[in-house]
Amino acid sequence: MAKNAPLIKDLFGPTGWQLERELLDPAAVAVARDFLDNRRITLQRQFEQWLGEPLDAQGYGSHQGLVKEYEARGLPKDLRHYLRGEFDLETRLDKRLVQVLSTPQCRARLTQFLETDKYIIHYPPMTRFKVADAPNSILPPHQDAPYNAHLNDFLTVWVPLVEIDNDCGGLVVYDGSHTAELVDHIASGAWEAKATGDHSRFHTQHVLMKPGDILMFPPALLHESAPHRSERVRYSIDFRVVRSADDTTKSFFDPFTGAVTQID
Ligand SMILES: O=C(O)CCC(=O)C(=O)O
Repeated sequence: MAKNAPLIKDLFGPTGWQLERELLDPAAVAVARDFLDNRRITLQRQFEQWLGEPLDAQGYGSHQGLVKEYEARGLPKDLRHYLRGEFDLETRLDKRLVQVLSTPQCRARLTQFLETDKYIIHYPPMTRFKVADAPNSILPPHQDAPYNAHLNDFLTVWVPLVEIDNDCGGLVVYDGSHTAELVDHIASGAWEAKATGDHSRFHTQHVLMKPGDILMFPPALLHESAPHRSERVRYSIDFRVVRSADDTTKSFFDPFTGAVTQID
């Protein structure tokens, strides 16, 4: 970690999360969204081919419940990800995604916020889509620290590529949970990490956002996916940002040089 740098959780106010409005370049956001839209349609076609029937016959969500059966029939890994609303590795590696967090305006704001000269981005970032009536795409309450053990102290920057409203679900945050202890996580349904314990003491809220906005929070903040009821597809990217290469043991993207450092 950079010398004398404050802990990232200490950069936040009492709620433990911060919304930055209109930070991102609208053109970069639109490029990423259109790319993901095309990739989702391609993955849908690949899934239909594997299944041997069109998806419309049952709808995406109903196939989520059949994953175990499909796995036993040899469902490829990429399509396993597709069935829980995650993009495949090839898609995630596309530089158009990390470009979203690399514009001069974004670099200036994130370095200022992190009280640092530079930052790097875990590469590739996690990239998701959500459609209505697909319960297995909804992540349960969790903290990001337990499944990012390769990162020292990090900032999650959650970026929706479409408008998030009451129907098009974004993230629900647990106000003030960022200073609480890290809790044990257990597998839950389609997901490996659900926070254990009673968190009802925290006030929760669904953060409404527009494309171009970012939501920042530290590793212990409890959050979950909001329900998604919209006919619009939700696309989003989960970025994990650290101050320097000393803060990670895995591959990263440098938004200042455009270089990827590959670490096996
Ligand atoms: O996009 C979502 O619904 C969940 C994202 C998330 O939990 C994260 O970025 O840690």
